[in-house]
Amino acid sequence: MSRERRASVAGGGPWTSASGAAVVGCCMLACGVWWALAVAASAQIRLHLPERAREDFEQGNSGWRFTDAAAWRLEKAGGSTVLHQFQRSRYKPPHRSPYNIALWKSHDVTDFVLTARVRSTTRDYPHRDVCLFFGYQDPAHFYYVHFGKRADDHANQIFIVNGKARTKISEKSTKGTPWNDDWHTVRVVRRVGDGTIEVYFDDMNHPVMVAHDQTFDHGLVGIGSFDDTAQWDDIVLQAAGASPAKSGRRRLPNIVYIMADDLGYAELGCYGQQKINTPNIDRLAAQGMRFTQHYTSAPVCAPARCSLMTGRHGGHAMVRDNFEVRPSVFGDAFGGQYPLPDDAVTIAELLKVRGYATGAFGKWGLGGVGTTGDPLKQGFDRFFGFNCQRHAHNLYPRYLVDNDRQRPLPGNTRGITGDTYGPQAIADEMLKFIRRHKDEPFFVYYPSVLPHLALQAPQDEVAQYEGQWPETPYKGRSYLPNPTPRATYAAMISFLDKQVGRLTALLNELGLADDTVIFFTSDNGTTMLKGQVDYEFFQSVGPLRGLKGSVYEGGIRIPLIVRWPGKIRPGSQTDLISAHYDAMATLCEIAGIPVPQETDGISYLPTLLGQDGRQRKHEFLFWDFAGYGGQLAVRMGRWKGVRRNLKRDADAPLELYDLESDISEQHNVVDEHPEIAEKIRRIMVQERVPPAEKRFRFGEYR
Ligand SMILES: [Ca+2]
Ligand SMILES: [Ca+2]
Repeated sequence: MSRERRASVAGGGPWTSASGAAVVGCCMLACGVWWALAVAASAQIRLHLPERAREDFEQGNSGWRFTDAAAWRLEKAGGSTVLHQFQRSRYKPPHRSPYNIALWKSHDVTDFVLTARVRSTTRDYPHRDVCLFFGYQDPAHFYYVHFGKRADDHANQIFIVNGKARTKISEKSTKGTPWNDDWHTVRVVRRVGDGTIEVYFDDMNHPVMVAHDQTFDHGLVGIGSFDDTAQWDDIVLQAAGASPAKSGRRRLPNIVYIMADDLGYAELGCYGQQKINTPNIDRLAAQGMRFTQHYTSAPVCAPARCSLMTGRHGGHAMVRDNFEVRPSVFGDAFGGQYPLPDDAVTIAELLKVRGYATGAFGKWGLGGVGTTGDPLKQGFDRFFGFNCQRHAHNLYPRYLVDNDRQRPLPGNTRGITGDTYGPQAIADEMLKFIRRHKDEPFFVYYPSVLPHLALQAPQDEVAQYEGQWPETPYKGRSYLPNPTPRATYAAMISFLDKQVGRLTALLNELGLADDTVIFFTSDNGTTMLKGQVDYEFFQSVGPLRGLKGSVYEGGIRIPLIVRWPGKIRPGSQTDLISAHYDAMATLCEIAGIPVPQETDGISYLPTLLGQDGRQRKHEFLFWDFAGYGGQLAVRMGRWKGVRRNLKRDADAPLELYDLESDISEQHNVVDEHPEIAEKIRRIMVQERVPPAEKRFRFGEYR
């Protein structure tokens, strides 16, 4: 049975309106009429069961760390809470001791009352105090209220700090009020209407402190401390969501990001494919927008996935080539790939913080089970599929990874055929996840393993193509032998297309089609193994030069289709020059999340919405790929610069192509445009930061 790491407790537990009202009824005096409103609205709020993961938190220049002890304490206190995952700072924590923090994640919390009994058992302020947190992950809208003993005059100090400026916006000393070692009840009341933040202490019925900020209108609340000498208990959150009537805000759109594996630019009907049937994907394009100049960030699986998930181009990426690790925690050879480090900030983490249920289904490739790169540690509530890319080289595997466990597939022997087609099981789980989370915003990342080799497809899928074309059986062992490579390859793409059809049918059935943005793309161009995939026969990359593994257009230019009914004009098309590493900025903008500064991407949401005048454009796109000899590329307007074989020759020459007149990159015009060439050469150094992993290094860095 699958383990859902995150379970809604709406309608039960101490956090829902009925019991919550009883526990914090004491604040009615202070809160008056508003409180009644909050109770009425609070049923909208969903809170979540604890996650046991050790999580980190970043805010501005601080680094704050969860500890398991803190998690346990909250859990034991009866709290239905999620240990909230924020970005961990790249900076060193300013405090020697860890900072225990837990945040509730709820959807668009606006007005709230947070009460807790707290105490600090040390007198060593400022590093020993209790904080209540509230705000949003945007540092400008994040506050914490400190309660602590001041070392100089032993006054109890309370202050509200603006997280970004790290300045106190309100401060109060409460001399004479006992603090240390004693339990105190603290209550923070937040009203969006007049921008008020009030802090109450013990049973005072007037606030000890009031601050104002009208710009903070929704987000998260939580509690924490600088170290584990602070304790808390009886934590109750009573919160109001942003009601449509009040704010005009509607449900956050669901996001489904589908990524094929090794699907070339011209292997879909809507991108000119003549032989392979892809009616469902073509329909997405007819109902949405088709990009003609969209690029992956790298021409093979792992680095493409890394840049997609973290919003950075190859020159800033943590993963710059495939890099296998073995063994796995299960004792076999499928240990996954070079793991994303803990402090990588992923799209999933950002969306999760925003309140999305997050699931990944398919090929992960960014770190084995239990490593820092495990999808469950990188923002996903749920994972099902092939964690390890090598494991995905057979589509009838003995097992698939179900969160952090093996799910056996009886009847499969990792042979040429078997009882359960892996991609079928993966699609089934993906659809189940959507059904299960239909009432909350969800982010589904569906990096399908199709049509990556080996050539394997269910027989009834192959049947539609059998006999249509002359075949040369593939008898080699590079992957698996196959008697009808052309029919099987076409069947694999059509099988993926069918899953897209099942997905759109389910969204229709659930009434979610209009609330869901669907992306469809590929991770890199068609494979170069011609005996298995006849890319010439299928014209897999059209007129483009190069295939998988190459930074020529055929390796990196890939389809992108986006459908969002009512928002994106049906049948539209754009030639916006854009890349996978723009996905983070785009998804953040769709979800109303501030775009992280670290990203190299630009949101293409304006283009999707037909607001071309608002669309910011890249001065250039950049590729830094350590595989296949070491390659660099720049796309700058009409120009494309390429350097290859840099591992062998650090001075490998720059090639320059004019894609407007030479889309097939046949005529090197580097000598005719020395100033363009020079600019591209400079970009190829400026944009490169040395990677932590030595095996990803080649050529010259900034
Ligand atoms: Ca791939
Ligand atoms: Ca992370």
